[in-house]
Amino acid sequence: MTTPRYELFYWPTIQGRGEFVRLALEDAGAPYVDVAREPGGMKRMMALLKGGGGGLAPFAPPFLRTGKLLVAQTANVLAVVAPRIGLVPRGDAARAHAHQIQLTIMDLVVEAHDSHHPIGPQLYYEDQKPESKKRAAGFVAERVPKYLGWLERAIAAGGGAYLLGRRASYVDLSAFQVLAGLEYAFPRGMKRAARSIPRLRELAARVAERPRTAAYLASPRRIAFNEDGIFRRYPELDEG
Ligand SMILES: N[C@@H](CCC(=O)N[C@@H](CS)C(=O)NCC(=O)O)C(=O)O
Repeated sequence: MTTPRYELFYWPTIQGRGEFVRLALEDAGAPYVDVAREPGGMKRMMALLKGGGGGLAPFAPPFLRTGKLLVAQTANVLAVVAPRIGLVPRGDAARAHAHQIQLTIMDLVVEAHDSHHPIGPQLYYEDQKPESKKRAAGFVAERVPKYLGWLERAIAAGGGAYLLGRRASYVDLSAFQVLAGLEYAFPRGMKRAARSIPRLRELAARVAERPRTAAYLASPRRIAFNEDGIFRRYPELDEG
């Protein structure tokens, strides 16, 4: 058996941050294995987290192994892998801007998570409901429009249909994912936000139609959004 070129390590039952990497690998048609979803894979993932790979251990999933390189932090994984799979233009400026956009999306992801875990990840949602309500209200009313408005302006500034201009790149896949997640978690809030992000919505629709991405989204490999992930549908947090 030949070794797969990319091994993705992520929790097997949620989209989570791993989904940003999955989407890139799937869209590029890259040969990869979603290790923790394979028999014995969780054990391998936990061993690497404990330092069993030698060298620098990842702090948390997602992480990726390719050849001798073991690399973690979602935005960093994507910055490393995207040039290899043809999902980012050449050139320092384009790559720095792609990374800048991805880091900003990951900031938004942290805030989306904190809308249901404002006190901390060590407690259950049920143990921080009043605080979540307060946090989610501000998130939906102010932070989501600020982040999505920035993405909307970034598309306009690039002069094309995508975040970096005329050609799609990995950050467009991540923008699609974050929009899908927010629409799942906050259908009412996102209905209100929709009018001010026409370019972003069009971009997301275009991404969803890319043949390999469309095939992936329709496949059992795409885990459904659920209330263990980052984007959770708690109707009481979407009342605004
Ligand atoms: N900044 C990191 C965050 C990684 C992270 O928080 N991973 C979560 C799952 S999405 C995890 O398993 N965290 C375990 C922990 O923080 O102890 C990234 O973007 O990859």
